Amino acid sequence: MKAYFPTIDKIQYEGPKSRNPLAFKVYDPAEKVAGKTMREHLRFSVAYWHTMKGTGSDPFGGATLIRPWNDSSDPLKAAEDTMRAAFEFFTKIGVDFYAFHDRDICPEGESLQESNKMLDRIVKLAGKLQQDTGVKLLWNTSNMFSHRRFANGSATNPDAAVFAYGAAQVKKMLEVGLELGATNYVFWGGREGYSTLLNTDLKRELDHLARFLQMAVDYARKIGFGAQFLIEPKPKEPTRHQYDFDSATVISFLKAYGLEKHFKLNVENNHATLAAHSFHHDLKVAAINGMLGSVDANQGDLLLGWDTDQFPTDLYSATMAMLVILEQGGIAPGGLNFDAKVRRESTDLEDLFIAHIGAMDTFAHGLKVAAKLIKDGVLSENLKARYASYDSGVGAKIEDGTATLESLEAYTLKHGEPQARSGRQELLENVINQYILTTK
Ligand code: XLS
Ligand code: NI
Ligand code: NI
Repeated sequence: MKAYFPTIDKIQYEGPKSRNPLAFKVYDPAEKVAGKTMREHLRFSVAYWHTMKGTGSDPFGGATLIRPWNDSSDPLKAAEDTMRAAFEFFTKIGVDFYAFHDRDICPEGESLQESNKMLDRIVKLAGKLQQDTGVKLLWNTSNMFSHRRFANGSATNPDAAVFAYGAAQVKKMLEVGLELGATNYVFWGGREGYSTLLNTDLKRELDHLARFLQMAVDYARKIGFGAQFLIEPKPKEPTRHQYDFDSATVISFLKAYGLEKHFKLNVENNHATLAAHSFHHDLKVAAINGMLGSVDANQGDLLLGWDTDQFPTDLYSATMAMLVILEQGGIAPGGLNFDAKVRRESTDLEDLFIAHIGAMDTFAHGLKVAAKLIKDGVLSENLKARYASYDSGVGAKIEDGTATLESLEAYTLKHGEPQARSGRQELLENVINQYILTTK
């Protein structure tokens, strides 16, 4: 079989002293942290659309990343070559999972029938390669944002015929997910939003979105597809306002329509920051609601106002992410999917490996630091002390519901002005830095 990365062997862990750019410095899949191996904790996944299909194009210029798996004039042959190259990449970088949209793995045909027929052929190959390598599908999803028919969205399109087309695409992808044993299924509302309220019936579009999701739940149940369903929040881009704005918005939407039992969230760092939240915040909001299902691990550029989808290198943010994940008992059946692309200027094939290595090392270190912080109880002890006034006395009465405005007035009249207590933010920030710097 043709090798697409002939000069690169399976990436190995060489430890912190290694100067080899093609080796892990921190991520040692077999190393145990807090009772589980790093591999079990981190569940890394490669995003097919960026890593295999990314061209480096931007609104000002075309492709800069020319890939050897994409050189056939027959689009189906190119799709097969890409799938083979993908599995070579997955096994050499050492991830257990990957994720794709229908239109990443196979081009769209003239009709739905033709598209589905071609898709079947590529899915068959994917299934075989999964079996040969043991790499699994973390999630699949339907691309309902690239084709011109979806210019006004799919589930929230003003035209019912487009709603129907998107529904047909999702039906097919649920079947594909079942066939390939996907552990999750993602809904990212690419163009489910609006540009102007002058032409948008907000209430009707939200009702339609809920109907669409309910139909997907019903069909998955009918065919016996038990994957965890995920919604991926994003506040804007491509639409000016996206309905799945952030974790809090998605959760309240799901609850308003009685869908909360069927969905969890796939939280992406760059989407959180576009919503003017930290990654930490959006993960935490999902987690405290029992709805943190999976993560799109990337990072944005705070100087730029769009989804730059960079590979995560920020140790601080990865540490906070792993803290939330460990505190909720892990991310499975979800994972850490690198929804990230190498820069337009990073034109070597090697850059794909280097980017993933850096990201995997970043999260491996975040995992170690977070595990240590939890073990040492640094943050939890501080939190406990900060809220101790609710453990007994008047605070306990507030929490158990026996306090009233009258009883609290009486308390205040008796005790007078509360004493100031420091939030000790700087102290805690120093402690986090100390842990990040000294964890081995
Ligand atoms: C785009 C999204 C997208 C989803 C999958 O911003 O991150 O890539 O993850 O449709
Ligand atoms: Ni994403
Ligand atoms: Ni994104």
